[in-house]
Amino acid sequence: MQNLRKRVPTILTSDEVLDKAFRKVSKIDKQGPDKVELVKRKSMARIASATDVISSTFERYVKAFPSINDRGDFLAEMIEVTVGVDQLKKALSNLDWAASKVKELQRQYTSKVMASSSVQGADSARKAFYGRASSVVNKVAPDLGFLAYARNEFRKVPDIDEGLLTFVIAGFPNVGKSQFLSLVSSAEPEVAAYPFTTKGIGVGMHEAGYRRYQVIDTPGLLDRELEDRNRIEMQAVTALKHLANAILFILDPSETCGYPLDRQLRLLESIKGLFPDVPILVVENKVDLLDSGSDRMKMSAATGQGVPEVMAALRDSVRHLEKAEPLF
Ligand SMILES: Nc1nc2c(ncn2[C@@H]2O[C@H](COP(=O)(O)OP(=O)(O)OP(=O)(O)O)[C@@H](O)[C@H]2O)c(=O)[nH]1
Ligand SMILES: [Mg+2]
Repeated sequence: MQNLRKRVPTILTSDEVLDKAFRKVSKIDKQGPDKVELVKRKSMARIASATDVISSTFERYVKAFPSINDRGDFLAEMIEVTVGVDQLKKALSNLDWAASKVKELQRQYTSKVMASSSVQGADSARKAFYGRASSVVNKVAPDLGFLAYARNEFRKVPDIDEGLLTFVIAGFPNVGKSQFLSLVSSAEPEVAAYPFTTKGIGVGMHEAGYRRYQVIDTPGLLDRELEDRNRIEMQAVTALKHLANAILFILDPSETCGYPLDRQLRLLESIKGLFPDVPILVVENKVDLLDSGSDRMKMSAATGQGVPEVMAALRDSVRHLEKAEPLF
């Protein structure tokens, strides 16, 4: 799968791009048979070099972002819920425009330099180019800002291995999802006594014997309509939709999470409705605080009680998807 994290280089601001372009240019010198010819050659070389820095920087950015034509997969949907596909496309196409606009200005002002018959004429054509090129770069300043933000958001999306069987943990905020992940994998997610601690999806590896599974931690979900969910919650839904071979739905009957159990159960029903084909294991957490007496599985992510049994049940629920053992 395309990787959201690694490919995109640091995105410079418009000022930094201009700095880079014009710093290099001031070092360029040329020889010539006379003063006018020398200044003309120097001006053309400087215009060409500035153009090259600006356009190649922008072209590199455009290439570095993942291609977003094939919508509908996990990556495309993560882009949509983190920064917005349309906004990303717009920013990239504006950079494309800027790169070709600067090249067009290069052609235009190089002709002016060539046509000039004085040092002053060549110099002023070069300076006019600098001014026009700078304003093109400044025009895409908001797009560069947006791409820097997008890069930052993408870096928070973990690498997902699509070859591994995957469990996605879901539930209301503050019920103990991240605490559970930290117990069953090597991941160290942030755990805190307030809702919406987890802001994006996280991944841990769970090993049992020689088998490895992926466990995805998600931000807490509230029992509201899909279209009311915010971008953070939508990352959870996206992970459920594209990655889950089984869902672990965690309830907190102690209600120390801050939400009543009946609301948590309503969310469970809507998750069942959204993902009718995915096995859902429902478990009550925080049994160290309260044992509801129900016949659901129970565990405490604080003490570890019941956790191995929950993992075993999850592995069982995807057993039919496991590939046959290699014989040798
Ligand atoms: N007593 C007790 N506390 C727990 C248990 N599991 C988690 N907690 C506590 O509950 C709080 C929330 O735990 P998290 O793991 O951050 O909850 P979360 O579901 O990831 O929450 P969000 O990321 O905000 O959606 C923390 O203070 C945990 O220490 C448990 O089994 N027993
Ligand atoms: Mg969490």
